[in-house]
Amino acid sequence: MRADMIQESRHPDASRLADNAAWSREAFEAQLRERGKSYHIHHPFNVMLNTGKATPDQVRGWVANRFYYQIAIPIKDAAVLSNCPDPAVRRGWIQRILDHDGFEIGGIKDPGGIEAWLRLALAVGLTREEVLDLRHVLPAVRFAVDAYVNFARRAPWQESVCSSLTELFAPEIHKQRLATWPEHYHWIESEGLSYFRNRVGQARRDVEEGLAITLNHFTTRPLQERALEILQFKLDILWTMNDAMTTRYGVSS
Ligand code: AHQ
Repeated sequence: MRADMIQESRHPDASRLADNAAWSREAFEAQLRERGKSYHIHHPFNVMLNTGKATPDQVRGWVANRFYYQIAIPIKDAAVLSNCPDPAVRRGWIQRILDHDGFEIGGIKDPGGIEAWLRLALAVGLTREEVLDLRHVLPAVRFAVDAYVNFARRAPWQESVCSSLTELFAPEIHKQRLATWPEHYHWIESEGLSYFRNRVGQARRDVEEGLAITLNHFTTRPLQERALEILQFKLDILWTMNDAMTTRYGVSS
């Protein structure tokens, strides 16, 4: 009888136990990072944008639709805060709302990321009014973004933290825009890209916090599998937004 069959016969649950054993922190993090293959940096609409093949209308459509995602982020983060009983976690997490909504504290003023996104909108030829009134937001974009906010409202706060880990892959996409848009889209004022400049460092800081919480909370194999499921749900939200924009604005490869 082969050795592995003996192993199975002596400990019938041995292989199943092995299958259900929790991954180490390193192996679990590697599993999370491996999902980067589904990140929207690989979506044809994003590839078109970042290889300079987008028309001004496609760029404007993307900026106006992504604005709906941007204004949802602080609402989502407020939902995480409202579900989280740990003051130490809330103290860290609240920074995300300030990053987007801006702040004026002790004489320090920061207009925030949503204001920076409106500057991007002006730089690509949109008006503040047509972005703020959400007239360009596509039904499937609204649906996907609302699914993210509603998930954060009702899920355990640790699951919402886990869902933000698509940002594991975000520094690369922001750096890619900063490296390629000035070269391909001379018509976009450089100042309009300040959102992406700010986001590289903020995303790194966000991920450090979110990954630590995720690795500390999802510690059994079933919980770790759940974390991967949650990350895939959020990856699908980002992917779906690009699908909707592709349908509306077209895509060229
Ligand atoms: O600008 C982005 C941002 O502020 C956030 C917050 C974070 C979250 O809490 O889910 N995710 C995220 C993302 C931003 N920009 C996206 C992009 O492609 O510009 C990437 C997106 C993410 O990776 O989830």
